[in-house]
Amino acid sequence: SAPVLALVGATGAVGTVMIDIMNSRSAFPWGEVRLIASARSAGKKISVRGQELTVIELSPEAFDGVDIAMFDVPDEISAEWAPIAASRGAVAVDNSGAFRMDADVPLVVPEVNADAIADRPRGIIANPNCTTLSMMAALGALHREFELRELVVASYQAASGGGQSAIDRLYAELSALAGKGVGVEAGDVRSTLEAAGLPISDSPFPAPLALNVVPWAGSLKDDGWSSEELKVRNESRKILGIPDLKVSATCVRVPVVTTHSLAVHATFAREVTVEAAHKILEAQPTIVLVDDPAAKRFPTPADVVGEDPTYVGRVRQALDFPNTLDFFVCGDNLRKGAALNTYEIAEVLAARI
Ligand code: 2RA
Repeated sequence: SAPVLALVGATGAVGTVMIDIMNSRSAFPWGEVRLIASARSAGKKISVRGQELTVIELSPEAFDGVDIAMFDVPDEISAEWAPIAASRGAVAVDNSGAFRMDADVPLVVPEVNADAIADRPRGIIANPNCTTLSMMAALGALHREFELRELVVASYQAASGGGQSAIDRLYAELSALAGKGVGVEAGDVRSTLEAAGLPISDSPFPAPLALNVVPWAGSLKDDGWSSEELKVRNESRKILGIPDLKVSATCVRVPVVTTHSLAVHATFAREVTVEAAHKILEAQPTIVLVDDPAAKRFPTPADVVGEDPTYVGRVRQALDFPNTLDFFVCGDNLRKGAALNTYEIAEVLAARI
């Protein structure tokens, strides 16, 4: 019979995008969809493909009869509940950071390493961090052809990676600064925000985000690296199956609401050309190539937000580095970066169970 799908975290920011994805998918392989959330949201009604579903409270019994349970909840909730779902017979597809680097948990981007889902001793499959994910479709395709050796990336991350409160903060800062003519003297953006009742001490960001860029995302790890930068390194290695891939990342927050961008400098074992790279990228069903700078055509987050594919442009052969391509990618961090990839993993599972 048709598989049963559960969504844990149905009322959160990513869960809401997930409902939107379920409602817009052409094929729908599920016999039943079960929406699960905390006690606070239980009882809420949400429409899925024209059917009004009532959100039920997270409990071990909620997973009875479930084949695949998608988790869009904070790390600590996933850490506790994904194993419970698995013990009740479901495959847990987890979008938190709780299991990504667990050797017994595959970390999957379907167009790169779909077959990894078969080896899941804990009954859990992890979805990568949105920053890593945004470049994986492109890097996976190029790696298959040219064999990736080294990766240097700078991210341009949207506020929504930090959740709804981070989006609200960016909008509040933009309103407070509009028409003030600031950004012309050191500290004037910060002091204007303070005067408007928006001190940085209340912000999810460590500096003003409006009219600014902030070279920080995540938490502080050893030797000055941020958690986000280490995720890019560790997760890229695991997904691509290159344990000794050389990676250096600088993660930066920019005043964009949704859609992460990355400037990628990728060195390969084999000779590369822009023409060959274009052909490879154009052939990928989940990539849109927009690369015509003479016509001012390249991806920007404002033009990509809300879209499912990864957009790639500015593909260049590095002038001073052999076998190296530089390019720019934009991907909606709430769709492919989070909900969509999780849902695609569930679809692959549905076809195989
Ligand atoms: C961020 N990657 O953009 C994180 C969210 N998981 O903040």
